[in-house]
Amino acid sequence: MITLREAELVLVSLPLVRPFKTSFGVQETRDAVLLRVVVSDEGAEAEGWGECVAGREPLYSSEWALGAWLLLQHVLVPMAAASPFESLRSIRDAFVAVKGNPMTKATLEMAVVDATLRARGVSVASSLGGVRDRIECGVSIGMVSSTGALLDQVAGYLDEGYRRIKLKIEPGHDVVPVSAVRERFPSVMLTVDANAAYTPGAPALAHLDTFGLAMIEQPFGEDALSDHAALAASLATPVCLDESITSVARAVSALDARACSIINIKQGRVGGLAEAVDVAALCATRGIPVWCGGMLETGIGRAANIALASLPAFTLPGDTSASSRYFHEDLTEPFVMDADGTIAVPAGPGLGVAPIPSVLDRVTLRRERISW
Ligand code: OSB
Ligand code: MG
Repeated sequence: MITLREAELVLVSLPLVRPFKTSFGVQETRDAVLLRVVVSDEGAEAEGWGECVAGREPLYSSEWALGAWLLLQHVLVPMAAASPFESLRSIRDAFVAVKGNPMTKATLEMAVVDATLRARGVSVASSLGGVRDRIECGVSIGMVSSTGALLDQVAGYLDEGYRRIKLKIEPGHDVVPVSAVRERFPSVMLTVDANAAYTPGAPALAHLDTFGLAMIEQPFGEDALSDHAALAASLATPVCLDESITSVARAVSALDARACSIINIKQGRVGGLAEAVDVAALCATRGIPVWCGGMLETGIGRAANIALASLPAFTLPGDTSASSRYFHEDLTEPFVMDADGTIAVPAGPGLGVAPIPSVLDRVTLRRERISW
């Protein structure tokens, strides 16, 4: 039995190395809710951390940082404290009665998984069924108004070794930057991500089909499965879904509808690591390639992503970039990418990384113990 002994919420704000502009807004800092827990498992006690991927405002999806804070404080943590978990995979079952809020549920799962596996001396990657000790890295590049500056950024990331370049696009900012990058780097694995900014029939989508892109990610809204299916049938470029895939059930619907042929798996968006592993297994069964997405996480959330990306189903380079792509100073020991474009999967117990106390102090905006 896994029993919750302590829980504490921490709100942090870390400056990004450069603003990150997507079709839903510009982020200059990564503002994240962290959850610290202490659990006891068969007599052993250990501390663990979870990071909520939800942004400061509900722009990418309906969840947002302070909403997650309140839900953890008033509902999820008290529920977890009232009934111990039988196993790590059963954590999500404890919250089936709570509607929605996958990112917030995933935060509690991550913290309890980290703490429990620390107590057991097992890494998250091996506990999930990871098979690789290094994962392939791609990089997601925010929109920049100057094409010259964009080309410089792409060249810099390719020099560092990144194996796949993803460009954020929106209507009016698509064909020009994408064609410039494609012309300058004819053979790079190139993808685009619209974060739901297009409407069906937008002429740019057919034009983007001429650049040999490895995929186009989430052109339409979260609920627009049939619009994605119609687009997928009309393009040579594979369609990848991100926002639409919020659970195994939604992944089944999307695949049955032929709405995509690639899935971006984010543990937070689907409600946690157990659900993410199940989405990956579903995709493997259906022959659908997957890759691990990201939400500009600090080292805590990124450690979870990298552990997930070590599973065999993850056959494409993900948005699992080095700490230096996000922060001058990460919250944890930095994740460093080798010149071959790979990052080592943490092998230590739990997530294998934890906040560095002095950095945590410096970036903390608010901290509160949860009592029950
Ligand atoms: O759509 O994949 C996305 C960041 C925040 C919110 C949504 C997305 C992203 C990214 C960056 O593309 C991924 C990363 O490097 O963490
Ligand atoms: Mg995306």
